[in-house]
Amino acid sequence: MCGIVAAVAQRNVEGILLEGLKRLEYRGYDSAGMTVMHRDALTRHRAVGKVAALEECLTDAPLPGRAGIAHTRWATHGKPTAANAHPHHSDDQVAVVHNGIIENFEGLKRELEADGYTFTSQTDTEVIAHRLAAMLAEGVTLFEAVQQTLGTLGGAYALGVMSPQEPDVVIGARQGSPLVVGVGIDEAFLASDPLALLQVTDRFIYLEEGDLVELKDGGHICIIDRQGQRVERPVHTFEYADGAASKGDYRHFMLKEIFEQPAVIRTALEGRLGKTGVPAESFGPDAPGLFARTRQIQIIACGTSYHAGLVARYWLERYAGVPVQVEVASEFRYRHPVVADGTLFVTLSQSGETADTLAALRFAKGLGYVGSLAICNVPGSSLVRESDIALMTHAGPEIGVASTKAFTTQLVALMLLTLALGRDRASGDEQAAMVNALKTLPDTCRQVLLLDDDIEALAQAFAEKRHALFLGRGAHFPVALEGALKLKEISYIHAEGYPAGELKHGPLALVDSDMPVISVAPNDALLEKLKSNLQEVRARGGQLFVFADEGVGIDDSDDDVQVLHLPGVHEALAPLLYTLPLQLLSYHVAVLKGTDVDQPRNLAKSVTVE
Ligand code: HGA
Repeated sequence: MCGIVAAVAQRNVEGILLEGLKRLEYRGYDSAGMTVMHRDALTRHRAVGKVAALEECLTDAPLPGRAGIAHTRWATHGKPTAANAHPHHSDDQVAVVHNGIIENFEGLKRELEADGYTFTSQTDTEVIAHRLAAMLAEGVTLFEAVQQTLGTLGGAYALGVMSPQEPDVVIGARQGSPLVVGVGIDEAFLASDPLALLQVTDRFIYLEEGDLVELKDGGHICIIDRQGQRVERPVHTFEYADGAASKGDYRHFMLKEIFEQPAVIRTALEGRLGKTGVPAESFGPDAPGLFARTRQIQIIACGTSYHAGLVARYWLERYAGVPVQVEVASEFRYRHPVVADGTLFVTLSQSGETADTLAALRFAKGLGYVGSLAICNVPGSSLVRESDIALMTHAGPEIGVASTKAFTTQLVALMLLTLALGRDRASGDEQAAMVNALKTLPDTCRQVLLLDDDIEALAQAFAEKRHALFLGRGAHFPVALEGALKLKEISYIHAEGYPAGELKHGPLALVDSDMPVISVAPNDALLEKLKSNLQEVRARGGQLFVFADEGVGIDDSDDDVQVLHLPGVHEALAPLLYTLPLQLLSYHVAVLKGTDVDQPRNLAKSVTVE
């Protein structure tokens, strides 16, 4: 994902910008660039590859100056080349760095070309530079030029803008991609992530959607909201204790990572949602061509990632009309698969180094797949490097061995894939409803996490149990599988996940008062079927624990049923939401049993052996 750093300071900003880019390296990128104002002129370097390549250019030819913007790019429009790297300039009058996608760039580009502007890159971003130059030529201020240009842009962006017409000014804007202002002493900074600026300040203003900010010499900061009103936003001091490598106030990394999910889901969505759908370019510049050739999908993964793949099969077939097969990597790699024409090979792995998944990708290379997509949490990992295209899940470091936030962000990535592939197939209204539901998903997740105390109380009933059964139907069958896996992994209770309709074909024989049965019951088309299955459990004296939508009406008047209600959510996103209480349940049961929650016996975080 791209990164932005910008500064207006009392000193040379070159080193500040370079250090900021280095601090953003963990996000993954393919090129980097920097523009600094020197003697009222824009001076620029851009380089493909690591920030070290840009640093070499700066060593050869420094860019001194007191105002500048810099960028690490993860290409969406146009290959990773020096010409496509940011900042983009227009006639040395404007410099722009941009995170996100301008959905209507093609129309804007045609208009600008007709007006005589020459494009030197294949990016969507360059239209912004030329639009701004056109506005400035009409005599408006840089701030007004940005304000008016934003009105013409569709899509998602975080921007940093400079012009020699106002050499001590940097303008920032955010809509759908994150941007923070770093507050210094008589200095001001911008970045897509506060981590990029911790070497110069620990005080930040988190810009809100639609905000526009002007940074001026002397540390002057002026913010205008989406209504055009001047606003004061609070200044927050960065909490170092929140760092990824520390547990903060949490007892275990796993609990911290469960509670991080609203935030990381938001990050996973940033800059990738259009107004009414997901542009294929969110998956990189080669994705539109590859997706156009995709007729079916083979998903390969292990463990928790495999369960994410199983959920995605329901989504991709229902909402994108694409046939999907899902298989564990260790089986696939020793089969003799017959590959249908136009099959996209999709791998899922938190670390990107999972040996079985990597071997499956290498094995698949000679089998005639149309291409490969990796969905992964670690940029630069082997899986990412060896796949044709990749999408980062942006979950941040996951320390707990039992995966939580890596799973839910994989689901977000798979929902983005569903929407990107379904763009021409699903109805516009359906896509728009799902995009809106994704936007509010972090808040809905936060509400579910408020059930923590209730779930902790529920966990008491499991501490002495040796077995448990998890039931779900439809896309919630894999959620049940994942719930069972989590309980096994960290509490060592034997647990099985089953499609609820299969109960009567065997596992019902196990049900008695000693076998807790956990079920997820969202309000969907299979609810009545599920309720009948739950009656079968009650009739055999089983103890039921149901996580249910508020409106489903499961009778919990008897002692043999306990129901916890979850808020309503778009049916498609329910698997994501219903995963959270199952994670919390496993966590609290493990704590009661006194197991090593973060490093359960016999397991490792990144499984780099076969
Ligand atoms: N669309 C721009 C920026 C890409 C981006 O934000 N990636 O995370 C480009 O392709 O340069």
